[in-house]
Amino acid sequence: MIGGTTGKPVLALAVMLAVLSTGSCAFATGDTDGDGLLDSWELQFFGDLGQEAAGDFDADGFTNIEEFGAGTDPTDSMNKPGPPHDEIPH
Ligand SMILES: [Ca+2]
Ligand SMILES: [Ca+2]
Ligand SMILES: [Ca+2]
Repeated sequence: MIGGTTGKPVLALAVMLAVLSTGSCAFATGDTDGDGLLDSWELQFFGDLGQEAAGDFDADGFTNIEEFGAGTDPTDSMNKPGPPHDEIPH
């Protein structure tokens, strides 16, 4: 006869903690796909993590990582880093 101890879900708890800690590791950096762009920034402008740092989504001549650094809109070709070129008053 077996008596006394009742089984405790220790193993299940350990597995849960392992999964949680693995997931939160990527969250801590804020860049789960490792492309150098903050995930929250990618989601804000693109809605997903499909864009790459060297990409130029709006074709304004500045890469996504440059627009990320400058704080400009990577989906708006009129919104880009640096001074506007060819705007010398006559
Ligand atoms: Ca990213
Ligand atoms: Ca761009
Ligand atoms: Ca832009």
